Amino acid sequence: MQPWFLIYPLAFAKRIPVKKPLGYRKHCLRWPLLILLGLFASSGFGATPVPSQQEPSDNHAYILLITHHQDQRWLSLADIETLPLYDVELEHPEGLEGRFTGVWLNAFLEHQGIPQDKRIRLIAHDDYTIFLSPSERDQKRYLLVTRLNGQPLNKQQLGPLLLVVPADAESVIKGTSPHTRWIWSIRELRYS
Ligand SMILES: Nc1nc2c(c(=O)[nH]1)N[C@H]1C(S)=C(S)[C@@H](COP(=O)(O)O)O[C@H]1N2
Ligand SMILES: [Mo]
Repeated sequence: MQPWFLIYPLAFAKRIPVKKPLGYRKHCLRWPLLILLGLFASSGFGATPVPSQQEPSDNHAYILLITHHQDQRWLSLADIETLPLYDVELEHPEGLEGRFTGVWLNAFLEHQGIPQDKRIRLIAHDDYTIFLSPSERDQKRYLLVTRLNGQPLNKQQLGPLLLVVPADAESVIKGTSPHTRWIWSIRELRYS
């Protein structure tokens, strides 16, 4: 078989007239389109969260400490899930895979009365910590994950809370995006 489907787009790009047998005309148009479509579909636009149909949690056990100078308060899963929940299918670099559910970090901060111009700090149960500046939170949408496949997460499953960037999910798995901000086992949020 002659590779007309490769020659045609190249020739087209270089404006070279191609003399093609009549029977190839259809293939010449169809194959480049199919190839482009395949590339487009697999090229990694990341995962896009959609509004969740799940019922918010009624678990009032405290899981997250919010610290602002001397003020401290605790939040439960139920407190966090009062915000609109979003679902997204993704593969986490630590090995978890499935439907992650959570709330948008910026919506959460706003709901907690944390000014959007504050840098925040998150601290994990293993003491790993990250800072997130307002501009970082503008550049990428961070999802504060509360569940995997409908179930709350324990510490062994990177819970009770973890941060993901759905738009980066595919490139993180490919190894082309950093995921230092994908903090898991979050226990505390601080701001000053
Ligand atoms: N709680 C917690 N989250 C964390 C980390 C960690 O050690 N603890 N490591 C971070 C870093 S530096 C990266 S690159 C990714 C993956 O960590 P790993 O390379 O140790 O698997 O998770 C991030 N989130
Ligand atoms: Mo890392």
